[in-house]
Amino acid sequence: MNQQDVFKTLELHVDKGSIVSTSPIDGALLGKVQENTPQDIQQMITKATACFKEWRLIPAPKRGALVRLFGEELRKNKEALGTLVTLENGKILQEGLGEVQEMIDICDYAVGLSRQLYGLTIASERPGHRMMETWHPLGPVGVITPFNFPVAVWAWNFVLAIVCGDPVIWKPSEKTPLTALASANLFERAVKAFGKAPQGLLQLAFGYQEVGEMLVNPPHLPLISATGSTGMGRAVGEGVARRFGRSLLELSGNNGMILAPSADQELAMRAIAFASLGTAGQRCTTLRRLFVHTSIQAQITHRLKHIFANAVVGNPLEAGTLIGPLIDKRSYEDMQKALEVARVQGGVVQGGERVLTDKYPEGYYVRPALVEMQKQTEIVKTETFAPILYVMPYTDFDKALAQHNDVSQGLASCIFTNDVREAEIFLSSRGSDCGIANVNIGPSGAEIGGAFGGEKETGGGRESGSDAWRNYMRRATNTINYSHELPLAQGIRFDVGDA
Ligand code: UN1
Repeated sequence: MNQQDVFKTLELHVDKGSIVSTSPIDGALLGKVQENTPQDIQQMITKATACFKEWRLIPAPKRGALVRLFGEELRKNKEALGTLVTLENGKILQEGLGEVQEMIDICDYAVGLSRQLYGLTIASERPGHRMMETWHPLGPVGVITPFNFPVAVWAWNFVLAIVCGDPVIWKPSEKTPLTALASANLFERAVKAFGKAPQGLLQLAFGYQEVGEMLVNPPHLPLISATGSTGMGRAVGEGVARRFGRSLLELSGNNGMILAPSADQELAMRAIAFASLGTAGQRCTTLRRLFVHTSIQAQITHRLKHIFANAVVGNPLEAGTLIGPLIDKRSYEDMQKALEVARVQGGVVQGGERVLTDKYPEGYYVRPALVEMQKQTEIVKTETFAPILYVMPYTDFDKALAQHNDVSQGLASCIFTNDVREAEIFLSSRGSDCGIANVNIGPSGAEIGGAFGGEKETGGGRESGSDAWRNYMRRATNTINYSHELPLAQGIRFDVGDA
């Protein structure tokens, strides 16, 4: 689908504004959007608050019906939106389409969920009493999303918030405003088809850091969900905690794999390739650290060198390309700096250089870097958002596990082994300390049905499936007395005599 058709299909009219969207493919101007002022944000919060008062009264399964319509719009427009993701973010078309599929999947999930917002019934210690938990809508939610998954991460939050009864103010990355606008247009179509929805279920807040701060500070939104760097998450987390708000943070990852001698090496190779090279190393779940047993180190490194040297780097719209451009020049520079430091710290670097400069002088395409390290130095412990895979040898499984956990991030992890003991230890309480721990499957490409997120500097939040919906609701514990007595808990007697 060509760019003109994409813009037409998604009703994008984007020729005015101070935020400029350019394509990482070739630096071409895609469009402009207007940055929002502080007054705009205040008005958005007021509008969202009014909207919430109505939306929370709509039964959850009806709210789910709106999400079903949104899912239908996404299905109809998968190609257009997926292509726009590729144009604006630079990930290969297969991944752009995959991202829209992830949105569709979470819509399906949320529709089902809208009939399953269950609370517990709890046994009361008092006769003639009943206890239960009720889950209520929480209020307007601020959602801050990164460039690397410009629409899927938002959708995980948005559609759950909508079925839970919460309007959303969305601050997309300033690098990917058009995909946000297009998604909002599709949602608007769903709202029209739905009929009677209050105004303001989704509002877009375009801008930079100050816009994020406006959402974090009072007058407050009860929940801020933020995905991105640890630095950003720290600011959000601290700001929200200061006013006793709730934050849902999904921050950096520095994901590892232990490749054991018994592993199926064919599977492992494919998993390593997808997890380290996919999305040009710009997933929060990208594989960045590989611990390989010394007995297989030579053959594994040999094969990886071949894969890294030959993986097709190029225009992400072209079939056959596996690695598109980095998002921008800064990202390229950060990658070069990291490789420089890695060399100083004893790393042997293959690849990492810029390519295709003649064809795309404004595009930052790189050959992925394979870095052989003797040990896990400081640079290995730092997340660099680029295709760099550090490979380190190990001999002792327990020591490899300790090294694996010896980083400040805790998002995704995996082990490739056919040794059931190693696999179970890796998943056990003394195993991987990450939010995602896998066996014989890479750390990236998680399905929406599971809770997504991680520990330590990854922020502790869980989005997407499982019980992540509870983030978007408030819990009330209810005790109901249907007896003629008023027994007190804990056996307390409190006799005031005849009143
Ligand atoms: C992210 O990079 O922030 O598990 C999200 C994955 C994708 C989501 C990544 N489903 O790689």
